[in-house]
Amino acid sequence: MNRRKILALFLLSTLFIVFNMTVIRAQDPAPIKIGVAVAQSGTASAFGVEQVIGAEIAEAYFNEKGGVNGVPIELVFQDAATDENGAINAFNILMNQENVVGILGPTLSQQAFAAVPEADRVGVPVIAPSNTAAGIPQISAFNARVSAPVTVLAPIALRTAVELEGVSRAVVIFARNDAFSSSETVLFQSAATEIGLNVASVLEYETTDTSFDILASDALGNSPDVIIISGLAVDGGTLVRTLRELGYEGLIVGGNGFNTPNIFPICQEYCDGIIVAQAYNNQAESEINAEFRALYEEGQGKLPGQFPAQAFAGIQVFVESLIEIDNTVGLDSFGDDLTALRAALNTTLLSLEYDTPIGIISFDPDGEIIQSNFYVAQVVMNDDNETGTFALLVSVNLEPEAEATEEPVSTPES
Ligand code: 1QQ
Repeated sequence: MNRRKILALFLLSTLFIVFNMTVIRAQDPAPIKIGVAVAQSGTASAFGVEQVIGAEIAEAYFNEKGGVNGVPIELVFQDAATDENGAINAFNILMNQENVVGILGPTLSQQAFAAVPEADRVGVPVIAPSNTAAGIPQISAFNARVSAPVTVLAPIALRTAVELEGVSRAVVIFARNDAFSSSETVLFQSAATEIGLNVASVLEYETTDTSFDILASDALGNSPDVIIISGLAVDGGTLVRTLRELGYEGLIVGGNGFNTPNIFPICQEYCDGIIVAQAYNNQAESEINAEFRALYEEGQGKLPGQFPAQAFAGIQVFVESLIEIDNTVGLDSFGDDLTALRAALNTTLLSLEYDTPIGIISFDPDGEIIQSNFYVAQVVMNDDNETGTFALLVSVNLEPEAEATEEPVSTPES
């Protein structure tokens, strides 16, 4: 063969390869984009980094199972930071530039009250992975949550404290600049009165506070034997630390802000003994929880807590709803009409039931989660003072006719 023939053959075969690749690529369906707008920076990243992990596990898990009838999902992450503007910006980028079908986020209720109305205007379904304040599902017809409020659990957590230590005199503390904390404290205060605790004082602070000496001595001046705190992880953990450093030896009951193992390095040995109500238990027996737990443990070298489990469940809700739409009317039938697809996704997700790591869940017409399994746990710190476990004290099944059962089982978190 002369050089010209070789060159021609080479060119021909290159053209053939390029042609084939193009054909293959044209047959490859474009992934379905789902937005994730959680706190990857600022103090709420104590929750947000765990949510990213849970969402990423869900993305890999459901794509491995074939995505949405053969079409993969692709998560698009946008840092919602820790304030309202961060969440609004993240939502806008995901909705208007990334053209996602729906959004998982934001991390804080305080952010949801500002950012969800933006999604409502555009008509984008939002699933709250961790917003537990009263009124969250009602912000918008496009907002649902997989994060149960602790409405029913506050009395159970406090009753557990009374049974454990016979406490009677309470001080309640909450972060007044945070929507979740000021909502949760109302539940704790009425539960405290309901079970006969004497609430000696209700004290306030702000999540941006960094010194808690005055607040802690005010609290201790009331001689409480139980202190009930509604705050976020960094401020709440620092407050616990200060209370113990000033000599407080009584019980501490924390709300949802205490539900992450990321609080352990903050209050360290002083985290030991905190009682907290939880919407997830990593030992819960179900096939999907066992798979989720194994994947999390494989990647993180520890067992999952509530925040990654709820984030996984949120992505699962989107994926299974998209599959349902494809099976019924067909995703193709929407063509380029993203607005119609988003509306169909919202209606569909409210109508289904899901078998998730946090149990079998569904939604009421407002988008409020219907969930039946809850837990009360107590922190047990390890000797390194950086890691610990949420040891299960009480397991609650709220299904009709089911009774609360006491199951002392240990659930290591890290
Ligand atoms: C809320 C909360 C926080 C503790 C979530 C991280 O429950 O803001 O609603």
